[in-house]
Amino acid sequence: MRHLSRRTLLATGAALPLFAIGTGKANAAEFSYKYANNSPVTHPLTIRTTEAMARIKEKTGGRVDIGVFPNSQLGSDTDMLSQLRSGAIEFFTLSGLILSTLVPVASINGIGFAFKDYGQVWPAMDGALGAHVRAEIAKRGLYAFAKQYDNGYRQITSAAKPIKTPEDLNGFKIRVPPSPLWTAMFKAFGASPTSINFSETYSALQTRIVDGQENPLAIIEAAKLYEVQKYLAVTNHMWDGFWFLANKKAWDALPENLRGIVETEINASAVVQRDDIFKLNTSLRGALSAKGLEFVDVDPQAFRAALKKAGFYAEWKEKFGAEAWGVLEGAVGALS
Ligand code: X2X
Repeated sequence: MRHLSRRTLLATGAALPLFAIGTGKANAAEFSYKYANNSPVTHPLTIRTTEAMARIKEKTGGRVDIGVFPNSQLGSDTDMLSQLRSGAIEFFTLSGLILSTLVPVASINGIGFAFKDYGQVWPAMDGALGAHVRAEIAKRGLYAFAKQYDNGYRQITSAAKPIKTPEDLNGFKIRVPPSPLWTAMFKAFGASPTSINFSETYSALQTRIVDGQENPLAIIEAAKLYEVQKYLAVTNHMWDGFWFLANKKAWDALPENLRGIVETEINASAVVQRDDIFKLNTSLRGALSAKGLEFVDVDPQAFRAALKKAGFYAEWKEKFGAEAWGVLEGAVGALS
C-alpha cells in the first residue's frame, strides 16, 4: 500500500475518500471510484471497460482503482444519471438519447436513419458532431470522453406479430428508453411507445405490458430478450452509442498524469469494443435465429418515408436548431 502523508492528501484535494486516512485499510487506493452501466456482464461494453479498469489500476500503480458495477446493479439509467451528477458514482456510460433529458442536443445521433453506415458514424462522433455534443455535456458539469462506446444499429422485436411494414407499427405497444426523441419517433410511426428503463425491459416484455422493443443485436443477445420476443425486423432505424461520462468534480480531483492514463485506457477500450459490436452484428443473426428469433428483412426506406411524411425531420430540425442540425447534415448529407 502506498501510504499517504497529510501533505499529499492536502495537495490532491478534497475528493480523496476519507476512509483512506488512518483507518489501516491496507488495500484502499488513493482514488477509489465507481463505474456503473446498464449492460449485462457478457456485453462488450462491460467486458472492455472492465479490461480498461484493470489496466488503469496497473498503470497507475494501484493509485486509481475503479470498481465496475454492471447490469443496472446500482439502479436504472435514470437513477444512475442522478448518482453521477451528485457524485455517488464517478463514471457512467449512457446513451446520448437518454442523456438528452439533461443535455437536449445529445440525442441528435438518434435521428431516424441519419447514418447510412459505420463509415458515417465514427467520423461524425469522433469529429465535429461529437465535439459539438461534448461541449454541451461539459456545460452541465459532466465530462464526456472523446471516444464513444458502441451500442449499435437498432432493430425492432415483437412477440405477437412480425413488423414488416411501417403500417404494422400502427398502435404497436413498444417499450422505448426514457427519451423525448425515442417517444416522438415511435409516435411518428403511429406506434404507442412507453418509456421504460432498460432494467425493467425484460420483465415488461415478459408480462406483456408492451408487445415489443427495439435494440441492437448485441443487447438482445446479452440480455436474453429472445426469450420473451418472437420476431426481429431488420430496420436499422437508428444508430446509438454510449458516452463514457465522468462526474466533473471527481474527474478534476485526479492529478493530471492519472487523468491521462484513465483517458488513454478508456478511449483505447472503446475502439476495441466498437469492433466487437461490428462483428456481433453479423455473427449474431445466426445465433439468435437458432434460439428461435425470426428475422424479417424490411425495406428501411419505407420506414424512413413514414417518418418524413409525419413531419418528424422538420420537427426535430426545429428542436435542435439550425447550428446543430447543420453539423449533423455536414456528416451525413441533407436529411429532410
Ligand atoms: O435501454 C436500452 O434499450 C439500451 C440498452 O439500448 C440503452 O442503453 C439505450
